[in-house]
Amino acid sequence: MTADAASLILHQYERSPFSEKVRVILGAKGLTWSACDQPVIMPKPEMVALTGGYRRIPVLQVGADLWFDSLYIIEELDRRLPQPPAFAGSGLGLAAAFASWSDGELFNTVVGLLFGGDWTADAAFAKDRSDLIGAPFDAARMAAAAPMLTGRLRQQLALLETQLADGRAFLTGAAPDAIDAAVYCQIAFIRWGRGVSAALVDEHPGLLAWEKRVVALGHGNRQGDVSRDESLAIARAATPAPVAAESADAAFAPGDAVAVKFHDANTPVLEGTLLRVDQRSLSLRRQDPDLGDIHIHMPRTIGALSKR
Ligand SMILES: N[C@@H](CCC(=O)N[C@@H](CS)C(=O)NCC(=O)O)C(=O)O
Repeated sequence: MTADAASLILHQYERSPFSEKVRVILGAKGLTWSACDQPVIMPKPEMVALTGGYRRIPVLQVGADLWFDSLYIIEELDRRLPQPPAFAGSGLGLAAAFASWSDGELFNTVVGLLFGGDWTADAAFAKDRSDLIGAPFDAARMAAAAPMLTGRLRQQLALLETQLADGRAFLTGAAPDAIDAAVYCQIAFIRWGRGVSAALVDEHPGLLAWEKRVVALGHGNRQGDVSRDESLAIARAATPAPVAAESADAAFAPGDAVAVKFHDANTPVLEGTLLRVDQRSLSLRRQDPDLGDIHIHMPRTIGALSKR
């Protein structure tokens, strides 16, 4: 089967922890999808042509609709295929709040340990990430912090081991949850390293058994990959799905000309027409001279929304 306007296309790369988070839920739900592989560093000409500038991975595409941010992509997958649920154990609110631990505290520890010596990264990668975060991505500083980060990772892994100590299969109970995907993808990230940090994971028998259960969920039914040009052609040919106008934020109304300033140092401001907004998320229409109308759906945590 080749991908069409109805296909789930995940813009990703293999060794991307946040893509792995989504791939785990594609597996838990047994969904059919295609990957569109993107470069790990800039330039990403097709990706920014599609998104209007946003360059982080993963992005979900269905025709001329895009979803940004791994957890928000999982929310969309859950709307499309509610069974088995992705949030039965955690709940949407708790899962979103938990992201600042898994995607923040835990991720930052893992990044420090990996790029401080447990991974191979070149100067171009360090420059790309420095430009993205607007601060030096400093491998030497991370290496110097390794003893502190090792202690921190042990403490974080011990929390997970404690959570699993009553024999539950997954972190929130008997069934896999978005929270398992959020934690597992950081463990996968550790495993892609040279093995120093992975040895710390191996100290935890409960976590190891849980890791095997998450791996067994697989990645769903991954079809042939979509090329970057094909992904643009699919967006160009498609019409975005209609969005019911809604505002649950007194500061904004559907139809407003808006801008989103992402929390990245070198990502251009995204401009569009607001379709809907609430405190969790927003949808906007981007009018692109080449691709036509694109609807972009994102959580509000991704950047600052303002009127133009
Ligand atoms: N909050 C975002 C974070 C995504 C993120 O930072 N992804 C990494 C890759 S795992 C990334 O995009 N790095 C820069 C790049 O690949 O250009 C999410 O959950 O999707």
